[in-house]
Amino acid sequence: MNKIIYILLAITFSFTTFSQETTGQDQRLEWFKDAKLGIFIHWGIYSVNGIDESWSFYNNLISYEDYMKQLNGFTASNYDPAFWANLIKESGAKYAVITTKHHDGVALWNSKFSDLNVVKKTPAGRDLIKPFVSNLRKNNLKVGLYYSLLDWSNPDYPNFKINTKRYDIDSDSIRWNRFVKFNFNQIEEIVDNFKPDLMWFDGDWEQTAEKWHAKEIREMLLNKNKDIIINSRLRGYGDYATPEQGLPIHKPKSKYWELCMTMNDSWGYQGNDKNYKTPYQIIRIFADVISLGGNLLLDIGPKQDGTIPEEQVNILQELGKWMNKNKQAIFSTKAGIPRDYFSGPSTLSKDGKTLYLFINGKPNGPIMLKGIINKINRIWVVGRGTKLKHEIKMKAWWSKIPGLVFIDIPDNVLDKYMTVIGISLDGEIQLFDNNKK
Ligand code: H79
Repeated sequence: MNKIIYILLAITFSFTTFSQETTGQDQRLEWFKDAKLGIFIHWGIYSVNGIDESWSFYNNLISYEDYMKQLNGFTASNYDPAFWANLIKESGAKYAVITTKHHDGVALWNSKFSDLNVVKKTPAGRDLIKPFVSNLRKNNLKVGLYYSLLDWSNPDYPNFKINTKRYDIDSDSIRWNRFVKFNFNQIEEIVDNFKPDLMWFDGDWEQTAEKWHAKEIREMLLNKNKDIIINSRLRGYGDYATPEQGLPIHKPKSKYWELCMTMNDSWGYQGNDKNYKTPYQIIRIFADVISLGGNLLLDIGPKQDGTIPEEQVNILQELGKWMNKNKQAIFSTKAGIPRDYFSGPSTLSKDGKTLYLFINGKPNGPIMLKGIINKINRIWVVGRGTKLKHEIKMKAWWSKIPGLVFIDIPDNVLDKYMTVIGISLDGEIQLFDNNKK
């Protein structure tokens, strides 16, 4: 019997994953699923003027020549990768993703394949990726590298600015293939140099999977590292979905996903953009993300000299204190229960026997939970240990509908941001459905 199940599983597996993989997708993505929070870093010459990364010249907000003059102002003079990695650790994140090259084509490492890099073309004059990667490793953080497939600076890349094309791929396949080769070379170069745990591609929308040779890129990456994780932006050849700047309303269909989000309205450093989300708002969004089974990739944009703006440092530190207090309800949990049962975010321990509720603001009375078939063993405030009382109401002895659970949360246990409570059940959670016979 076991053998048959095994064979069936193996057959299903071979259809849903890529044949060259030696490690299954679930296994490869295990750390990612448990990580919950990652920090995204957009660092590049756009931080000199404080303008849109790459898009500012693409959209003609600045000429290409003036955009590239920022090379002369990019110093990295106060770059402290140990501080960066420690701050990321302190935030509670388990991984970081840094821009090795954005759409403007400026590499942050010493590329053999293009002189358009910070080592050769800016006062920074050194590889900025390697020291960051080694400090992440020291802190036991996973390493993610952002790489833009498209490169608006490369003379062999067909697109330059909006409505400005260099050439048509189909009319000059030799030129396009030169670019494809270049892309493979740079991707291989960063994978060999920095051995990332995760590759975060961007810009895939400009060409098809065939044109990018997306399948071959995936194969090359997995051949080099059988455990590597790849984001979705490889024209369908990635592992997980990447909604950008939009909090999903319903639980996404994709089993693995990560919301990438800015703290203000900019990916890179823009000193005039003071529209920061508050720590409360970020925590509130984060609770929704993990409640729906995803990760949050929260972005910071360092200045040209490598300092991280104080608003961003503050958010990471506040987040970190809250994450540390509530870690039990966050890490190694899975998506929570539908909003029909509790009108707020929730998570479940992996065994489904503990339910964590994330309380929105200051309740004006006991909170209500419904449709839980299980018996409740105990309820407590996460990160504090205080036991809480509950009452069961509306439980008719002749009805199968579970009673309503009212939980009183006294003011003195409330968190500055979101209070989390743990509910230990008598077994794996069972939800009642009045529409099911
Ligand atoms: O690096 C950050 C952004 O610069 C980059 N991704 C994050 C992480 C990014 N910005 N925008 N996008 C990715 C998506 C772009 C979508 C659009 Fe379009 C490009 C909208 C209009 C032009 C593609 C082409 C979608 C519609 C038309």
